[in-house]
Amino acid sequence: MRTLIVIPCRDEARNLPDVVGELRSVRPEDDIAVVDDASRDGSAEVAARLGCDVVRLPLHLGYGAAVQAGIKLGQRGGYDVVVTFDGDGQHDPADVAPLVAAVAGGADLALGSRFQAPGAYQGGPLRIAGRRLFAALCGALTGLALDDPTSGLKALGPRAQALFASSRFPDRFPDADALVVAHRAGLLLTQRPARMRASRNVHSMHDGLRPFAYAANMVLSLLVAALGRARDLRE
Ligand SMILES: Nc1nc2c(ncn2[C@@H]2O[C@H](COP(=O)(O)OP(=O)(O)OP(=O)(O)O)[C@@H](O)[C@H]2O)c(=O)[nH]1
Ligand SMILES: [Mg+2]
Repeated sequence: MRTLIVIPCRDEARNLPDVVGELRSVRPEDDIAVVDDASRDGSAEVAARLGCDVVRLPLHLGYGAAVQAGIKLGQRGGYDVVVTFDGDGQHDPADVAPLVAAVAGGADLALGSRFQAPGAYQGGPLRIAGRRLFAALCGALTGLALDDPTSGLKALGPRAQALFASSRFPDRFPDADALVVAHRAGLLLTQRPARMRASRNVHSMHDGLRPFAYAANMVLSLLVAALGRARDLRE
C-alpha cells in the first residue's frame, strides 16, 4: 500500500528530527509530508532538511486546515493510504502498520485508539472526561463504539481522503465530528490500538481555557455533522 504520512506541525522544530527519524526507521517505504502552519521556530526548514515534502501554509490556518491540506496532497498523489501523525512524539510509528492493514482489508478510515492499548498515555482528568463525552456523543450519533474520537492518528483510504478533502470536512477540529460525517457518508470506520505517549512539548493546542471553547465548538460541529442531509454527504 503506497502510504503518505502527514504531520501537521506548529512549532515542532525540536521534535521533528526524532519523530521523522523514528518513522523512517520503522516505515522506510512511506513518504512523509510535513504541513507547516506558519511555525515561528523554523519547523519548515528542519522538515526540508530531513528530506520530507513540506507544505508551507502562508498564514496560521489551524490544525484542521493543515490536516486537510495534507490529505489533499495525498489524494492528488494517488496514495492508497494517508496517515495523519502528530509531530510532538505522541504517536508510535509501530502503530501505523495495523491501521494501514485495516484500510487494505476494506476499511475506509482506521482510528488509532489509546483505549485499545493498555498503559497508553491518557492525559489529565479534563481530557479524559472530554474524551468520554465525545466518545458517547459519537456513539449515540453513529452506533459505532469508537472510544478515542480525539485521536490524531488515523489512516484514510481513498474514499475517506476524497471526503476529507471536500468542503464537508469539519476543518476546525476534525475529531468526533469528522467521524460522524464519515459514518453518515457511508464510509466504513474501524479502530486499532495506539500506544500514545506523553507529548514532548510543554505547550499544547489545548492549553488554558481552550478546552472549553473546543468542547462548545465540538458539540455544535457534531450537531451540524448529525443534522446535514446524508444524501449530500454521499454525492
Ligand atoms: N498545522 C497546525 N498544527 C498544529 C497546530 N496546533 C498543533 N498542531 C500540531 O498538531 C499536532 C497535535 O497537537 P498538540 O498540541 O500536541 O495537540 P494534542 O496532541 O491534542 O494535545 P496534547 O495531548 O496536549 O499534546 C502536533 O503535531 C502539533 O504540532 C496548529 O495550529 N496548526
Ligand atoms: Mg500532542
